[in-house]
Amino acid sequence: MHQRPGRGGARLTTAHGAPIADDQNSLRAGARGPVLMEDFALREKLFHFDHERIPERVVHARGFGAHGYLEVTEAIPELTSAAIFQTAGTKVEAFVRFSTVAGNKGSADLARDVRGFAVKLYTPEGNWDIVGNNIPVFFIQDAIKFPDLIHAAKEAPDRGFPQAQTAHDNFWDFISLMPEAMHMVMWIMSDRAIPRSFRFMEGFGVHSFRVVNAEGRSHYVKFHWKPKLGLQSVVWDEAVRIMGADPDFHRRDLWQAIRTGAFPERELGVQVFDDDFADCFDFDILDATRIIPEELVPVRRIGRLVLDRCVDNAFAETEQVAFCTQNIVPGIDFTNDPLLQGRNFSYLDTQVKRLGGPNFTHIPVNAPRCPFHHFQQDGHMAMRAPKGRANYEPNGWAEGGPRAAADGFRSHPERVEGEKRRTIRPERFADHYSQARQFYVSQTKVEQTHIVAALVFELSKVETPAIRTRMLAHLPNIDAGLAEKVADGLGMDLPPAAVPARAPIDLPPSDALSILKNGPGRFEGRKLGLLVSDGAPAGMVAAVNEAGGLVEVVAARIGGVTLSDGSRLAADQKIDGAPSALYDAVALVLSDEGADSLCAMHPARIFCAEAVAHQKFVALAGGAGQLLKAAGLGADLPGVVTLDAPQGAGDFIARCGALRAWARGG
Ligand code: HDE
Repeated sequence: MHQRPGRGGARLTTAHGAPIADDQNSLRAGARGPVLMEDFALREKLFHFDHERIPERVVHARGFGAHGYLEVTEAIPELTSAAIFQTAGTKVEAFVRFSTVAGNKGSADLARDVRGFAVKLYTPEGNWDIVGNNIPVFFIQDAIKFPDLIHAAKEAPDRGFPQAQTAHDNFWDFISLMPEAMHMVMWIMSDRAIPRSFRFMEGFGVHSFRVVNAEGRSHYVKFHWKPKLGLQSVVWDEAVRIMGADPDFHRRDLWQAIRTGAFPERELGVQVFDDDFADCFDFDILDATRIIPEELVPVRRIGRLVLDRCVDNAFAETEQVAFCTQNIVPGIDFTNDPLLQGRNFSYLDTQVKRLGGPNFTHIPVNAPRCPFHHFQQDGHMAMRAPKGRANYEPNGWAEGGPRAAADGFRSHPERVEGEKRRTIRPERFADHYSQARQFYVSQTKVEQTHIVAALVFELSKVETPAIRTRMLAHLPNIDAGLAEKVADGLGMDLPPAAVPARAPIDLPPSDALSILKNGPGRFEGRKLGLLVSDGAPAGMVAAVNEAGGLVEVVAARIGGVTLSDGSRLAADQKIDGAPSALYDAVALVLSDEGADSLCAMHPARIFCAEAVAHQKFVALAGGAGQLLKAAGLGADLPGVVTLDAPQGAGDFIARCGALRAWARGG
C-alpha cells in the first residue's frame, strides 16, 4: 500500500507528480491582488478536498474495522465442501467491521442500538461475507419492510432528529404496529444493545444458511461468534455518561486492545440441523425473527477469529469495505429466508451508490486474495488493464481466457414450487410472542429490571400517548409482570392485551440468552480506573497497578502526582474528563490531604457516586474513605473493599472478575 515518506524524505508534488515549490501561498497577481486561475496546485488541492466524502452507509454508517484471521480448529468436510473447512489449522485473512445501525457516521458509540458484525473472509475460493449482527434475530420477516423500519428508526424527515436513538415517536409508532418485531424488541431493550466493548459481544449470522458437502448433501446452519473474553454490557446510565465523556469509546477500546497486543478472539460456532428438525421445530427456520435455542441445537465450535491488526487508513479500508451477503463460496448456500433474499439484492446496489461504480472489487480491501479471472471490463475507475483481445466466451483464440469449471459454485438444487402471490407468509411465521417471552424469562432478575427500565425510558420519550398505549398492549402477551412494571413505570393504565395472530406458548428458559449467565468470571481485558492524589501510598499504587487488568491513572491534573515515596506518577486522564463510567472497576488510592482536596471537586465526588450507582467494585486505600463520604456514601456497601495492605490488591482484582456487585442494587 502507498506509504507516505518521512518528513523531508520526498518532494511534495501534485497528484500528477509535478513538484511544488510553495504550499503556503496561492498564486496571486501582486501581494494584494486576485488569485490567478492558472494556479493548478491550488485548484487541484481544493478540488480533491471537495470530493473527499462518499455517501455514508444508509444504515450501519458508523463503523470501526480491523484485520485479522480465521483459523479452522475443526474440519467439517462431512458438512461442507468449502475449501477452508477441509483441514483443521487452515488460516485465512479476515476483515471485520463493527457498527451501530441507526446513527449517522459521527454519532456516539454507546447509542442503544443493534451492533453490526460484518466479517469478510478471504478464502482460497473467493470472498465469503458473513454480514451479521450482535443480536440473533431481526425486526421484520420480509425485506419489503426494511426501508419502512429504517425510516421509522432514523431521524424524522420533518425535523432531522432524533439521531442515533430509537427513543422517539416514529420508531415506536412503527414497531407497535408490527407484532413480528416483539422478539427483537426484547433484545434491543436488553443490555445487548449497549455492549461494553466490541470485544465482549457475540455475533450472529442471523439467517439460516446452508452448508453443502462434496456429495451435494445439504444441512441448514446458523453461524455464531462467541467472544473468548465473555459477554459484558454497560448499564444505561453509564451509556448516557460515556456518550458525553468519550463518544468514541468502542472504537478506542478496540484500537487500544489491538495496538497493545491484546488481540480480541472469538470462536466460530455452527448450529447444524436438517429438514427433519426444521419440520418439527415450533417455528419456521426461514423466519429471521426467531432463534433456535442452543439447548435444542448446540453450538459446535469450529474455528477462531482473531483481530490482530488495525487498519492503516480508516477511509481506504473501513469506509470502502463492501460487504455483500451474496458473497458466498462453494460449499455454502442460501435458504429462502425472505429477508436474506432481499439482502442479497440490496447490498450490491448500495455498493454501487457508495463506491461510485461496478469496480469496487478493485479496491484492495475488497479484492479477493485468491486468483480470479473473468471477462468483466471497463466502467468507472477500472484499475486493471487486462491484455489480449478475448473479452468474451466462447471464443476460439489460443489465449482465450478463463472457462467455467465443473467444480465451480453450484447452487443446491432445492425443489421449488408454489403460486406466485404476495400474501402467503407461512403459518409458522405468525407466533410473534412466544420467543419474546422465552427471552424475557431466560434473563436474570437484574437483566429483567434493565429491560423494564429501558422500555420505560424509551416510551417516556414518546410524546403521543396513543403510541405508548399501543406498545403497552403487546407486553401482556410477552409477560404479565413485565407489562405491569412498564405500565407502572410510565404511570399509565395497562390497556387490554393486543389480540395475537397465534396464541403464545411457554418455552423453556435458555441460559444462552442471558449476558450475566455468560460473563467471563475474570477481569482479563477489563479496565481499572485508578484515582490517585499527591502523597498517595506508593506501595499500594504499585500493588494495584500490578494486580492485573488494564490500569488507567486518573488524577486532578494530567501532569500526574507525586507519591508518598517522592516518585512521580503520570496521569492518563484528568478527573473531569474521565468519569468512572469509562472503567469496569475503580480503585481510589489517596493521601488524607489528597482526599481533602478531591472532596472539594465535583467530578471527583461524582466519580465515586457513579461507580457505586453503576454497581462497580470499588477499592479504597489511604484517605479514600473521606471522598466516598463526601459523595454521600458509606464504605460498608457490598462490593466496596477497603485495602489495608498492598497484598489485598490481588484479591480485589479477582473479585472484580464478577464485573459488577449487583447485590448492591442501583
Ligand atoms: Fe443490512 N444493509 N440490510 N442487515 N447490514 C447494509 O449495505 C439491508 C440486515 C448489516 O459494516 C447496507 O453496505 C436490507 C440484517 C450489517 O459495511 C444495505 C435488509 C442484518 C451492515 C443493507 C437488511 C444486517 C449492513 C448499507 C433487510 C443482520 C453493515 C451499507 C432485508 C443479519 C456492513 C451496506 C458494513 C449494511 C441492506 C437487514 C446487517 C443498505 C435491505 C437482518 C452488519 O445494503
